[in-house]
Amino acid sequence: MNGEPDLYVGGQWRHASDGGTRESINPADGSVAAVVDEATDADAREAVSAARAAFDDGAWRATTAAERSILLDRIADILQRDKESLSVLETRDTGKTLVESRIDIDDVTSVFRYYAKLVGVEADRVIDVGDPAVISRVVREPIGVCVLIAPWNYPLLQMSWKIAPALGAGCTMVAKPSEVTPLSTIAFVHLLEEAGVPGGVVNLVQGSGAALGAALTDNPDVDFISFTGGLATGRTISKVAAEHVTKVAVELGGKNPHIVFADIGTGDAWDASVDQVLTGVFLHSGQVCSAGTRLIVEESIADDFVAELVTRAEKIRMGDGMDAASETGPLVSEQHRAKVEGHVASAISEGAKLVTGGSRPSDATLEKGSFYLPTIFDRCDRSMGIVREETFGPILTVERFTEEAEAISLGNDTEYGLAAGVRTSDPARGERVVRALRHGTVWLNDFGYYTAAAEWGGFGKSGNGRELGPTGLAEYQELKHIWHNTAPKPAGWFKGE
Ligand code: TXE
Repeated sequence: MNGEPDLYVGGQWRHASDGGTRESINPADGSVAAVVDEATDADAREAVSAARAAFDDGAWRATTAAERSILLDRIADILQRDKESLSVLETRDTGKTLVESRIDIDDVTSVFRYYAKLVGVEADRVIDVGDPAVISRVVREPIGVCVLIAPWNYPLLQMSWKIAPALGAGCTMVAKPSEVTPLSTIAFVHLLEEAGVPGGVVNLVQGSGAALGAALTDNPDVDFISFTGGLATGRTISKVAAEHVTKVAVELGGKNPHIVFADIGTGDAWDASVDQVLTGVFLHSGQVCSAGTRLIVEESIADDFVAELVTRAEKIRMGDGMDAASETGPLVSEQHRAKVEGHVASAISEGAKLVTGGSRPSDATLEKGSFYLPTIFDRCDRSMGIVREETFGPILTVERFTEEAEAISLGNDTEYGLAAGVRTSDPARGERVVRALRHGTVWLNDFGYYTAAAEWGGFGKSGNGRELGPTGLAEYQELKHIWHNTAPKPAGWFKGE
């Protein structure tokens, strides 16, 4: 960046073959955070070829799990050493607060630590086939060349959910961060080089998905594509990959319900519920795939609950993420703010009742950034676009219910199925509702937390495949059954008579 080469192909840093660059914009003030090389289609194809050659060469995939485990731990150490500089890059690029970026880098570190442990203890599965002469075992092998495409909301975190298991499994890869937020991934790939990842194992290209998509996904040299982003892109990639029968895992966002029963009562549980509904939707200005954008609240407490949310939403301090006083930053880009504004306009025209926000902040110091006020719509129903479509912004819709079954039906009435929250003081009800919800993660009396050890992914159009946990490693592995007969004898099928 800023004159240094940003593409990493076959272990060499280089500029784009046509000299192309792109400005990465700081959304807090519209300034240029960095100028980054923009790969061409030919550069991306070379990156895939480099990953193919590094895989086929065999040296990397022949490393032992113990060696790769040590490497992952070393990467985790380096991440912690450089936590502050990586966090600053993440904040400049995404607009999120520095506090959030630091948490992200800690989470990235945990992902490497988790897979360092897991690959170190994975064992073959031995099967008793009923013949003592036969040793039958199922072994795990790397799936091959992986294309890793990440979005802009958690740039390094989402990329780490892909790179850590891919390295752990012994794969080679081409990583493509979002063109909107490439900076932390570029810095991180320098760290991988320092940690000793061999040339060709991790390759890096920057650029728009539209320009590089074909080279990365319509390519017979690719064995697996892991994509996180929008539904439309996920569909395109899945279709293109099907032509080559390339395995694809996609995480495509959500429209996540947060269900609140009146039995939460008052006091601490009430306070925690209001706080977590607020945080669940407005953290990172709502640009979170698991954001709790649909509040589904029991009618008898709805007026009080919404009033309390409005009071707290209006106190959220917006500002440059580098400013320690800021509680939330801007939206990632002007373009994205325009999308959010479009959704708000449709909601109003569909009859949703705007109770706070619904505009850019009036504060003149925020004028140059792509800020948008925390916004709440009451009296929404499931027919409205604002309730059905992913806005990916600071927008909360409120739907009301009177019966438990109605709450479940509302919570499941979405084409997505990534995450949901349930708040109740009744453990039996909690268990019933949690089990009835068709979402990949469900929080009971909590919201937003996750761990590297538990699978993450969606039901329905939130995608397929899982990241994190043992399944997040298995995605990068092929299973091979080895049948070894130590005392071979004729099958005796054909008599030769
Ligand atoms: O995503 P895209 P966008 C949702 C959110 C957002 C919407 C669109 O609702 O408003 O998606 O965001 C690369 N072949 N999420 O347009 O385009 C692209 O370069 C290969 C949910 O930014 O899907 C980037 O690296 N790659 C989400 C990545 O795909 C292609 C997080 C994601 O960009 C490509 C972000 C192509 N044809 C947005 N086209 C989540 N699941 O958390 C684009 N890309």
